[in-house]
Amino acid sequence: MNIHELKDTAVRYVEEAGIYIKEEMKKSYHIDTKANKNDLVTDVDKNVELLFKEKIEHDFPEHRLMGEEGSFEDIKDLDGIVWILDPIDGTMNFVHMSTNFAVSVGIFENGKPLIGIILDVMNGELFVSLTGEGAYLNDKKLPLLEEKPLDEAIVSFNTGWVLKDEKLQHIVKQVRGTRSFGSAALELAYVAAGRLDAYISMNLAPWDVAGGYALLQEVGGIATNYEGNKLSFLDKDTLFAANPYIYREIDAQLK
Ligand code: 2AM
Ligand code: CA
Ligand code: CA
Ligand code: CA
Repeated sequence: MNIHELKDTAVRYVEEAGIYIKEEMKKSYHIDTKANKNDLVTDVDKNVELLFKEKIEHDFPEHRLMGEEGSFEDIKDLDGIVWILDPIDGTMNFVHMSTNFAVSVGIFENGKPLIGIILDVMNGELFVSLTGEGAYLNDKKLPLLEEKPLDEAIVSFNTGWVLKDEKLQHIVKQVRGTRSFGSAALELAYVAAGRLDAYISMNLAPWDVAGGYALLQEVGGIATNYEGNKLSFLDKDTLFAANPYIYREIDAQLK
């Protein structure tokens, strides 16, 4: 199978996941907690991951899956083709708001992003990228990110992080506005689409970032950890993703 067929198949899986999620929202689903009482997971998250697992095992037996809800445990390297999946990114939004959550997939080949797919399920926005061929929002090509000054930038982060970090407080005072959407995947997609100019988080897993990282590569965006180091996509890390001009402006102040 060539990469265009792989992309089309992966997009179909994601769209089928979106349809499944909307159907499950009409019923009652079970809500559980993970690491703490605010760390939510539902049966829908788990079932979406199982749908991907079954389809990938059937259609691509040589590919591997790294998913948030259990199918990450065997993945210790990124050799070959690995699907990095967040079945629902923004589960708290899913449970509390019934909107502003996404299905996120990054397909990596030997550690490098090949395909990125992020579906905003309720708003019907589908972000798709293929390495070397650009990134698209619902079939419209996203342009390369343009130069802009920091005082015209909109940056996104969880307000909890800002309370703890004086350098971030200083950034807040210089930018045009701040936002927080509660879905790392959507926030990265918005940076790729130029709706946000930077997104910073202090604790994200590979599945939060993989799809958005692939999208950003195609529009000239930059994504590293908070210290400016390369992301491994094997462990949790901080994240600093931005328009390249805004990245440099903020990075200079974080040092
Ligand atoms: P989730 O909804 O898939 O858990 C919320 O600010 C963002 O951070 C979401 O993308 C959310 O993903 C992610 N997130 C929530 N709890 C997290 C945790 N304990 N570790 C890493 N990422 C987390
Ligand atoms: Ca989670
Ligand atoms: Ca997530
Ligand atoms: Ca999730």
